[in-house]
Formats: sequence, structure tokens, C-alpha cells
Amino acid sequence: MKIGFLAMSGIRAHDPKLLELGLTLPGFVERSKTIASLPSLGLLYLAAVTPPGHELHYYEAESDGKEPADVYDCDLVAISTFSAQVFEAYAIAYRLRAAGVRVAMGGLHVTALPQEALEHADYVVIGEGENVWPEVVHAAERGDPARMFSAANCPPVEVHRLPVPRYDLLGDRPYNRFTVQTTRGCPWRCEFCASNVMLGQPYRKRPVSRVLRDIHEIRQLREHPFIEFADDNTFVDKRWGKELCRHLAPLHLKWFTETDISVAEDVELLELMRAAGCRQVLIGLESPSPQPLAGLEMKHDFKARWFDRYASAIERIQSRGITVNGCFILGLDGHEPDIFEQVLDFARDVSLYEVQITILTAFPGTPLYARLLREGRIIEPNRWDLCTLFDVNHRPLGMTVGELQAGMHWLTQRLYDDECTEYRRRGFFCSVRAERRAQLATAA
Ligand code: B12
Ligand code: SF4
Repeated sequence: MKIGFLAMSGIRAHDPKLLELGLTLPGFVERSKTIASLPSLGLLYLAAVTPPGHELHYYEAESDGKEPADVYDCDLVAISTFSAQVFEAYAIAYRLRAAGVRVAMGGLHVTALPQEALEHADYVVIGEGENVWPEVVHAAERGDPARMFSAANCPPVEVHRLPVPRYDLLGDRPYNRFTVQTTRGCPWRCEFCASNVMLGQPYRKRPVSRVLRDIHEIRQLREHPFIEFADDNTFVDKRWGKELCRHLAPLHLKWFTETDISVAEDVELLELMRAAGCRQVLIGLESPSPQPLAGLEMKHDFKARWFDRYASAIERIQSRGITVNGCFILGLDGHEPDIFEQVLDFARDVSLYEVQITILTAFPGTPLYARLLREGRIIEPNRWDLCTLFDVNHRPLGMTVGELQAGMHWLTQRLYDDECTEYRRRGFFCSVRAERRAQLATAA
């Protein structure tokens, strides 16, 4: 069979005012451009576990939801779904099936809502795809009728056995970053988190040698790749993290990852990360005030417990030359209209090099979605296209919907304007210089 792997690319947002701002604010545009063109690692993994004897192609549907014409030459097309683009994905599936192409869907959205997806696809996969995908391919070969497949009915994915994702299928597309996974999952359980929804698996680390093997493969294709680790929380295990960094250092790479704030507690790890090419860590701070953090992480109240150390932890990470991209969620229970100014002040005071602000979003399958639905606070249930992290689809407790939207606009304008961006970044460079001076003084 000719099998197509169709990724949905680009960033989604509907709020017209925010879109207008996004086009003009330098900090915002910079980050959007950087991430908008990441390839779909999930599909590249599926390609790697496809049984032999098939012709494989990787495609991207652009942000306008249009699939490339070549995809109609396939016998089977695998589509990966996020909530924000799932209606576009369903529309593509409809067109493909009408043309006689079989469609398989998987990913976070359909894992949360498999019944919904089965109305649009021939085969729907719940959970991690690697061990299920070969069965789906066989079902398509046989021409089996529409059905669901669940990772729970297969042996669990063993991350030390993961093959090299088929990066070679990306061809010459001009990606500015490549994704590699070093870990899967996260030991924490935040009420709003959509990444944890599907795995139903413990936090897993890959052997360092396997991570290096994947990077080596990417380097066969691109001479100086920038690597984005597609992890939820890389440096939970500090010892393993140090081993990873020691092996990355000789490769002279530049990389970015997502991790939690506890990375700051180990200075040796921070030094090794910097030496290994870590340029930025993205950390979910969520709120600049402690009360909304209470209970947000549902297992150990991790985020509330760390709040007092936020400022010192950011200083410690950034002084080692690793920039922090601090993420805040606006509209949490406990947030009132002064939250926007609080975020602005916090970001300036701690000199966050990069800041990400998003609207509290209830993704399907999350405890947050269930709770807000119960409380009658989801404005339009099933409007998955609004799950962009930039659009409001819930009634906040401490302000009106209009105040949340207006506050988001107000804060976007101020956080990302030239003056504020320069101010935050100047603070970062000062703390790097101060740390260097301190180290030289200690050495002398
Ligand atoms: C890299 C990334 C991106 C890249 C995606 C590139 C791409 N084309 O895939 C970019 C930067 C473009 C991106 C954009 C967006 N993202 Co994003 N992103 C991620 C991130 C950090 C990693 C994803 C990843 O690579 N995972 C590793 C791979 C191996 O796992 P996987 O994709 O889940 O695939 C496995 C299974 O899901 C399954 N599977 C997946 N697809 C299929 C298909 C078939 C047929 C089968 C059988 C199996 C299968 O098998 C795979 C292997 O086990 C996640 C966080 C996370 N942990 O998921 C957020 C995340 C997926 N993004 C999210 C969001 C909200 C967005 C945006 C909507 C933001 C926006 N406003 O635009 C957009 C959506 C863009 C779009 N085009 O749809 C949310 C999605 C929540 C949800 N339920 O939808 C996440 C979970 C972040 C979060 N915590 O909120 N993102
Ligand atoms: S720490 Fe991040 S990845 Fe982990 S559960 Fe919370 S939001 Fe999700």
C-alpha cells in the first residue's frame, strides 16, 4: 500500500484582536515563527514501526486546513489530532474517504474522544501508537470495516526499544527545528494538562544512547540542527539528566526543552545543561500569586509548594546562561482582574527572558474539563476549535469573560513590546555577567 502520514501544521487562534496584535509584536512573532513548523514526531514514530513492504510519505496540511493533492494517491492516511484542529482533520478525513482513501486517526484528541472520531475515520487509535499501528496497517490491507484500536490491548510501549523516527521522510522541507523525545509523560498531574491524558503510563526515560542515536540520524540530514526535546518534563531525574548532558556536550548542539522548576535545585545539572548546549527551558509557572496554585497539581501540590522559590529558581537558572520561558495561565480560579498587572510585574521583576501567556483551556479528557462542565462553566461544550490556548471558552470565577479577553490583549501588548522585552532580557544578561564575576572571584 501507499501510506501517507498527514500532520496538521501551524498555530491556531481565533480571537481577531489577538491575531492582529500577534502580527505586530516582535516577541510574539519570533516564538510563533520558531515553533510553527515543527514536524510531527508521533507520525514519524508510526512510520518507523510500519511493517515492511509499503511505500511511505509524510505530508503536512497547512494552517488553512488544506491537504496537499498528493495525499489522494494513498491507500491509507494516518492523521494525528490535537483538539484545536480536529474539525479541520475531520473535514480532510471526509474528503479522503469520499475519494476512496482509508483514514486512520490517533493522537491526543481522539484518545480523549474515540467515539466522536469513529464517526469520521475508518480506524481510530486510543493511546500510544507504536504497538497498535502495525495492526491498523494489516486491517487496512484486509479492507476491514471501521473500528477502534486501543493501546491498552497491546503490550505497553517500552521506550528503550523505540526505533529512530523516520526523519528521512521529511525530505528537504525547511524545518528550523527537529524534535527528539528523551522522556515520555510527567510524574505530576495538573488539572488542566492535556499531555498526560493519553499515556496512562508512568514517567519513562529513554536510554541516553538511544537519544544520541536519534540525534545522530538528524545530523545525517541537517548539518547544524536546533533540537527541541518533545518532552513534557525532561529533568525530573537529575542523575539521568546529568548523564544525558555529559553525552550531549561533545556534540556542540543547541537545544530547548520543557521541564519543571525543580531543575533549579541542582547547580551541577544547570552547569552541565549549559555546557551541553541548552539554550532555553520552558517552565509552567502558571500564576504569579500563590493562592490559584493550591491544588492545581493534584498529586503532591507540586506547583504551590514551589511558589516561594520561583524568583530564586529563575535567577539561578538564568544566571547559568540558560534562558527561562516562563508560562502563565490566565483565568485560573482565584485570578481577579489585577492578575494581568501581576504577571507583567513578575515577568519584569524576575527578568524572564521569554514569557508565554495562555488562557485557561479545558481540553477534552482532562479533570478540568469534567469539573467545569459539572459546574456549568463551559460556554460552548464541544467547541474543540476553541482549544487553542488563546481563546476563551469558560466562565472564569474572578472576572467576566470580557475582562479575561481584554486583560489578555492588554498584557500581550505590554509584555511583548520592545521596551518590556529589552528590559527583561537586559536583566538576564546582567545576572549571567554577575554569576561569571562571582565564579572568577571564587576561582582566584
Ligand atoms: C511539539 C508540539 C507541537 C508542535 C506540533 C508539530 C506537529 N505537527 O505535530 C507545534 C508547535 C506545531 C504545536 C502546535 C500546537 N499545539 Co502543541 N504540542 C507539542 C508537544 C510539546 C509535543 C508533541 C509531541 O511531539 N509529542 C511526542 C509524540 C511522540 O507524541 P504524540 O504526538 O502524542 O504521538 C503519539 C500518540 O499520540 C499516537 N498518535 C499520534 N497521532 C497518531 C495518529 C495515528 C493514526 C495513530 C495510530 C497514533 C497517533 O502515537 C504517537 C506515538 O506514540 C505537545 C505536548 C505533548 N506532550 O504532547 C504539545 C501539545 C500537543 N500542543 C497543544 C496545543 C494546544 C497546540 C496548539 C493548538 C497551539 C495553538 N494555539 O496553535 C497547536 C495546534 C497546531 C496544529 N497544527 O494542530 C496541546 C494539545 C492538547 C490537545 N488535546 O489538543 C499539547 C498537549 C500541549 C499542552 N500541554 O497543552 N504543538
Ligand atoms: S507539570 Fe506540566 S507536563 Fe506535568 S502534569 Fe503539570 S502541566 Fe502537565
